[in-house]
Amino acid sequence: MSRTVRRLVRLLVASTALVASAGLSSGTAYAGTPCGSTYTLCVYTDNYYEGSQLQVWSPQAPNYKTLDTIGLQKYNDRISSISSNYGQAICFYSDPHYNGLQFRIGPWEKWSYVPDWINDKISSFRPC
Ligand SMILES: [Ca+2]
Repeated sequence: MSRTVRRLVRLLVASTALVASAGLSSGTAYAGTPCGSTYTLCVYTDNYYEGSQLQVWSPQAPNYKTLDTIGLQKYNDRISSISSNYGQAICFYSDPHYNGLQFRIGPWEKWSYVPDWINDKISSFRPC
């Protein structure tokens, strides 16, 4: 590659990145920020990724059979928004141990607010 071509390519890459980040920031209508790729899943007690935030490394962790356990009670029956960086669907349930109503989200989906019928009702979740 000649020096000019290399410079052009570098310029193109830089401008593409700029457009991508501008697109991202202009698309953010939410008050909070969905969790970055550091976590596989974040759930929030308020709409628009606000309120208390539970950051999950792996939705398979046995802890999430029931949010009504020590350290997690403040999320039980309070989840209102969800941000997933997980490559698989995740199911949320209104009762512990994957019982009751089921709300299924697809891979990498962001829900700035969950449907009314499951809002403030989630008590367990897992990949499904
Ligand atoms: Ca809530």
